[in-house]
Amino acid sequence: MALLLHLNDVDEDLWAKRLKQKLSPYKIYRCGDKYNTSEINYILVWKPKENAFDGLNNLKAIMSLGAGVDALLAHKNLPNNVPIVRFVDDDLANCMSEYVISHVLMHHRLFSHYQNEQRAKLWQQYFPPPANQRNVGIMGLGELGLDAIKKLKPFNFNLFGWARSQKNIAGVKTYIGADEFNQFLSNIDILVNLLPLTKQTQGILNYHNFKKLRRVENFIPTIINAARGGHQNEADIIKALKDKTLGAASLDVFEVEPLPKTSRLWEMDNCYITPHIAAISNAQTGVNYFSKILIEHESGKPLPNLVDIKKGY
Ligand code: NDP
Ligand code: OXD
Repeated sequence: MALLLHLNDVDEDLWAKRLKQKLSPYKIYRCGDKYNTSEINYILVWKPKENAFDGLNNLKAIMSLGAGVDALLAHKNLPNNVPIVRFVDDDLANCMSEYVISHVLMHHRLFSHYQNEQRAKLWQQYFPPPANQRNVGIMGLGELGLDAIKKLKPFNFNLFGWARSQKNIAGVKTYIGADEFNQFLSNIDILVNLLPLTKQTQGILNYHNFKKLRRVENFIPTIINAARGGHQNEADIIKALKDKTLGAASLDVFEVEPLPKTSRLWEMDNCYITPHIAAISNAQTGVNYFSKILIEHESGKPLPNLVDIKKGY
């Protein structure tokens, strides 16, 4: 059995070292190494280059270092009929929930408003309503969305969720599919995006949809996007922040990454930018995860966390 690593924009050295320790005597190659393409049975990828899969005719699985597989599924030379395992990990979910909770609390407690007051040296007290009057909506009730919901619950927010298939989550009002999307949005003060990027979800964070969010006294609807830049229309976000359709936006992902220096988002007062760091795949838990899958699959067990290529996630 041989595993090929094709990891870009992450510390491939570290992953290679740890995978070698964990998977010995299996062979681990990096793409710069000399190997025979026919001996490669597994490939672990992140941002694979165009030639990543060239000559790999004996693949049993493709493993995605990321939870999101939109770019991988769009790869021009992705082999057909090879199962794709994506990253599902408690540490990843914890990191994402930390990001989501910190931004939800920041917006709920009006920090964006107070930051502007501070700049103007103003001492004026506004009190947010109790959390049980603040409506938080999570788009995407998968691994990350469900963890965020679990961890938001103790704060007592009014929680809403949106997914494709029916859910039954205690204490959360859920809406399903395109038919119930507008109804979902009409409840929401703080909208959190944790959807995968697919044809159906592309551009979902747009002006038209921002207009559908709930309007209450003393709070302007706010968005938090920690999923993919392809979900958001950045010109619409700028317009909405300017005309107060949106009160604030927390963005971890962008249409083009790194976010170009020319983007007007950098200068928006109420826009909170982070460089795609909401949840990073952890080399320690990641190596444990992929090694276990590989060893178990070699011993005849089925692959877990498979991507449904038709659905696109
Ligand atoms: P999952 O596949 O576990 O969950 C996806 C959820 O989205 C499911 O609940 C699914 O519904 C729902 N969904 C998909 N399509 C639609 C649709 N058309 N309408 C309504 N709901 C839909 O994904 P994860 O939770 O693991 O990850 C979510 C995304 O987070 C990733 O795809 C990735 O892009 C992003 N991410 C970003 C990171 C960062 O650092 N910024 C780090 C890690 C991930 P159903 O349950 O019915 O199938
Ligand atoms: C992921 C990511 O999809 O880091 O895991 O964006």
